[in-house]
Amino acid sequence: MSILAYDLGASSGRALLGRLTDRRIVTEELHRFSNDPVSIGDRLHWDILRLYHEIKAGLLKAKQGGLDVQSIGIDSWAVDFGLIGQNGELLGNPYHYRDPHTDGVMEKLMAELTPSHIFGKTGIQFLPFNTIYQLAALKSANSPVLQATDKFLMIPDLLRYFLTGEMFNEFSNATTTQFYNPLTMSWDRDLLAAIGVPESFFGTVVQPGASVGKIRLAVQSELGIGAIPVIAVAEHDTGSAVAAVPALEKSFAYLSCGTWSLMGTEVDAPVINEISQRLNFTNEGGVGGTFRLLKNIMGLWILQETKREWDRAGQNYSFPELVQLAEQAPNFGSWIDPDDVLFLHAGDMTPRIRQYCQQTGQRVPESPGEVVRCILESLALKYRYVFGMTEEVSAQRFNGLHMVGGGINNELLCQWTSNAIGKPVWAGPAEGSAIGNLAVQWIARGEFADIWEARKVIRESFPVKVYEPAQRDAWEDAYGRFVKVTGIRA
Ligand code: ADP
Ligand code: LRH
Repeated sequence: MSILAYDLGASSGRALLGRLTDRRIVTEELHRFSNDPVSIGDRLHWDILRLYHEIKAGLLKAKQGGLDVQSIGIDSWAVDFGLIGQNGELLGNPYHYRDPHTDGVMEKLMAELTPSHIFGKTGIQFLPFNTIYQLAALKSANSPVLQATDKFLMIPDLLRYFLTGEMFNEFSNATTTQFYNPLTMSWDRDLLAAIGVPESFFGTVVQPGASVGKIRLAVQSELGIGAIPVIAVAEHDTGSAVAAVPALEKSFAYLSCGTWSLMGTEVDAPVINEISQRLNFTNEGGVGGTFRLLKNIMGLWILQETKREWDRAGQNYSFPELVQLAEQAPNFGSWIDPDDVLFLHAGDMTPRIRQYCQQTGQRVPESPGEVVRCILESLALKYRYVFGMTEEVSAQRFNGLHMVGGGINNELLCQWTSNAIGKPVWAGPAEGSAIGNLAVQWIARGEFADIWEARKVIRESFPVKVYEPAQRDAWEDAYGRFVKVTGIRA
């Protein structure tokens, strides 16, 4: 008996088939596809219909392979959404969170409402692309799409709606909007009123593990498949990734490493206080009443963008080739603060890295190897910084760091992370989000009692690679200089 997890990351999507055999998880990648945003004029959109097409392609492959799929779940990146009209149709193409239409909106709303008011009601970190600022931007632009809107669905809600014909808002993703209140466990009326968006757009919020319909008739006959049940998982990919962290101890630090780097710890209730606000940590809803107390770090996005630039120039380096070039380049030449807003939007990444290094009086990285080395060392050093913050905000000490996500295929980054934090890194599984997605389906199906049983089985089913810290003096010295050149410590 198989179940199917769709995990859509900002750079690629995959359908992972899962089976439980003798209390071991066996997975098979049924389908993988790139996720290519489309720019039209000044706007940047997700290619939502292509993503839906790929979801159907995965179902077709399962059918062609004679697989009896018992249930499916979908998770994706957070904050983005589609708007549905009175006739039940999608209005327009969802915006990409990196679209610049939100520039300046967060600052304006923070000034109007005060940061403590917004943070006190949501516990969500201030990121310029949070859903609240996207909706506020549409509102102030008098968006005709917003005027015609009847319902709001986040990306996995929307894809699920296409498949089942039923509309639900899933909890883990809802919390990332920055207008869901985790204390009252409801959409926050005051924040919605402040941006002038009606409460009626927002529907029932379902918890990870809820049954949310079946493949609808039209899709059944189009693909020649049955009425497969659909389960709401932790539909925020980071929620699924953290669900799959193979930790045996109650309190652990993790880094979900993909397009974004999400570092933090799991807590039983939102931590909304002066420290979490000052450090700009977030409290995203998770599985079984948990919350992710974490911080976003810009992550491998910066490397993806430089790669895209070199691909366009016909250089076509693979990720392993880029890592190799970085390894051969001189160490500790120059660093960036990956979270500088300069690196948020798409395009011109190499010139922006060089500009940053020049403006901070550092050596300007020239070759691809030097540029990649600069990015990866800067990430490892920023991880060290946020690791310390995670300890501070949670008032705990961690004896190592769990890493999950595609970024763990970059062994150099894992080793440098361990060197930078001075603690072991436990890397695995790479397909954390998809495996967490499967795990929640199995919990819903009664195969696992809870997330802890799931984590134990994940631990026994997938290898974890251990990286021990090395070259400690050199990395400690580098960290001191990194903090100075980037000016990150206020
Ligand atoms: P997302 O789901 O956020 O789109 P993934 O978790 O799939 O991202 O991680 C993708 C990233 O992992 C790539 O941007 C790349 O930096 C890194 N990566 C994947 N495979 C490799 C590899 N073989 N060597 C080095 N890095 C890799
Ligand atoms: C990672 C992620 C992250 C969000 C960002 C928009 O894929 O979901 O947790 O902050 O995308």
